[in-house]
Amino acid sequence: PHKFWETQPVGQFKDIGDTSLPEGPIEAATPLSEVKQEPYNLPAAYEWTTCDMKSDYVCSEVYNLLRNNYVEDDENMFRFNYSKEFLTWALRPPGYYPSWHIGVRAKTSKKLVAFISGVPARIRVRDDVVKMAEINFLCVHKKLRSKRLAPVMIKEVTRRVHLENIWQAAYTAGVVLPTPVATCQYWHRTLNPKKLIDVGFSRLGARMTMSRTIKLYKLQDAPVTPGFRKMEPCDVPAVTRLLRSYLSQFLVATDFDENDVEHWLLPREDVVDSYLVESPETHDVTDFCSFYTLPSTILGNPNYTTLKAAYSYYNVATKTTFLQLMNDALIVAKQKGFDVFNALDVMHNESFLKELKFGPGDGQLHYYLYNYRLRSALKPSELGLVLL
Ligand code: MYA
Ligand code: JJ1
Repeated sequence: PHKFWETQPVGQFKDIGDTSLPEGPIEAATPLSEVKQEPYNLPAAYEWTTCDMKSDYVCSEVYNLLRNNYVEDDENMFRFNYSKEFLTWALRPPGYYPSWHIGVRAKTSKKLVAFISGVPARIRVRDDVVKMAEINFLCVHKKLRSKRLAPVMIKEVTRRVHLENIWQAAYTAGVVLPTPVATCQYWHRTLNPKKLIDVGFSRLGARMTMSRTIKLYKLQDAPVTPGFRKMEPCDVPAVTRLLRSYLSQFLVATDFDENDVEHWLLPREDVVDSYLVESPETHDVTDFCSFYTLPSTILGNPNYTTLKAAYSYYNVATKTTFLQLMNDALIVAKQKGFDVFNALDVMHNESFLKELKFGPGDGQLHYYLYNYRLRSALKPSELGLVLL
């Protein structure tokens, strides 16, 4: 039983299949004067802190909390290691609210022991564009687990989102909660087979030798599509048009404007990479691909400390085939030294995963909406949304 989630305005397991329930907000917005003005109570030894992500010191505290305590795979072999530059990018998009970067400190030592964050986003659900908070980086220090701190943190971020007159949220998790909008599969494309096998990320296939495996995953040395190049600031209007038109077909998708594209998709070293195809004849931008950099710490391996992973972000193919476009993305990722290229089966990703030698991982990612009901769950291919 979900003692906390049963009290929240989210789709409940008992309502699955009940087609009489309407789509849309579960609870109506209330006047701002009715939003609780004081923070929720924490256990007496802890206090709230708003984490100033402009401060290099505070950013390092959040970085270190996550580096040591954030998400691991089911066998505790790898732990996400978001870089400081990545956290700055993820947490300070256009129009962000500093008050949504919420920490918990031990009162006596002032040590940061927990964190949760939100950033504003416009998300389209069918024909409605809804202002939402994207909630991410919920983390409680390993020594403070199972003390019901997470529900208090979720209630506190909800309160602070409400104070900005925003009443919906989107989030993803590796665990099943009431109730997923979609359940997506992680896929992995090996770039550095020897290292992936050495660290236990993958295994040598049946009847495979190391040299056959290395040959299987070989890629060309440079992208093959004529006009394939890195995205530049002058491309923002064209990329925005291309992306908006592509995302319009999905039932739930981000609603990107030029400011969002400038922030989320202009290349930032070791954070996000974006490439496009500029037609050599017309100079139109016809295709686009992007990935973000999220290394994982390799736990307890004597030879390696870090797994360098690229994660597929937003991709659009109109002239080039998806296959050739994403093959070029794999080539540049390999050139940049990534060990593996990861992707979810969202949007049209199914069209290239198997042919480009991605294999299914042991992890799933569940997508959720807060205070917004859908009549039924979506297929991954109906989702046009990637959270970090
Ligand atoms: S997903 C990434 C989450 N982080 C990690 O997995 C890192 C490693 N794990 C931890 O740090 C802790 O285990 C966490 C839980 C902090 C996850 N999302 O305090 P507890 C429920 C939502 O005793 P702990 C991400 O960042 C659980 O079902 N709820 O547990 C998106 C139970 O409730 P119930 C979760 O293990 C986050 C309760 O918490 C999650 O010490 C989106 C137990 O609390 C989870 N990932 O701490 C948050 N895991 O009894 C929701 C457990 O009912 C945002 N629980 O089953 C909602 C929208 C808010 C804004 C709304 C605005 C309008
Ligand atoms: O990375 C993941 N799994 C890997 C490693 C598994 C190690 C043992 N548990 C995996 N490797 C197989 C690769 C193989 C390559 C050749 C082809 C066949 C496949 O499967 C998984 C995803 O699959 N990652 C995780 O489990 C990390 C957590 C995922 C949930 C994330 C929650 C995010 C929170 C968002 O806010």
